[in-house]
Amino acid sequence: ETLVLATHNPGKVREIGELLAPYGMSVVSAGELGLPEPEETGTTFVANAELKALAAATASGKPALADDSGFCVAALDGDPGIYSARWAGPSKDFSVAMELVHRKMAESGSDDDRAWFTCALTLAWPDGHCESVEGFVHGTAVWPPRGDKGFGYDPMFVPDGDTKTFGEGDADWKHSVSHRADAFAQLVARCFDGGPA
Ligand code: ITT
Repeated sequence: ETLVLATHNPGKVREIGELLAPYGMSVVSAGELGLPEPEETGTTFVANAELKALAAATASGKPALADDSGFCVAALDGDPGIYSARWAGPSKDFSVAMELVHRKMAESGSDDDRAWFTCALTLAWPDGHCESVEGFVHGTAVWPPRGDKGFGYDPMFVPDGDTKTFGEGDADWKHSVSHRADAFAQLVARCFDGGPA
């Protein structure tokens, strides 16, 4: 059966496609189906992932997988967090968003450089049932940004235990540690391996 990827973010479509590849499922993106983008009115990653997945499952009549994720900085009390996409402004230019994170970190006066990514994944069915998980990767925020792989805030994040930013490493390496891969593994354990799918 076809799974709808309830995201309009090309970076997420690519990464979730790579994570799903071993499961031999056919996928179609919300963009390809022309599904509307619901307003993200939730106050948590999970709430936003659920509303996106349920909207896509209901509109398409097929199971849908949504990802709500973000970059969280300790010195900024977890911001940009659920507002990570919006910090880039209407141009969706993440060099602008990274500059803003860097400037606010400097203004905070804190020398705490810890940061993490969070990824909530929700799998929803047209009957309104859904399953949600949340994954994390902890590390540090670095400046200046390095590398042009990945997307979003990847060039300014170094995961704990490594020296490369997510912008400098290849996809396999990112999937070996990332928040999205962590969440995906939990979803697989719950829903694809004999769970209540
Ligand atoms: P959809 O709602 O259509 O899925 P979006 O980009 O608006 O796309 P979010 O509201 O979840 O999605 O925003 C998450 C933002 O957090 C995203 O735009 C990235 O900038 C950032 N982000 C999430 N995962 C990331 C990753 O693996 N690497 C770098 N940045 C990431």
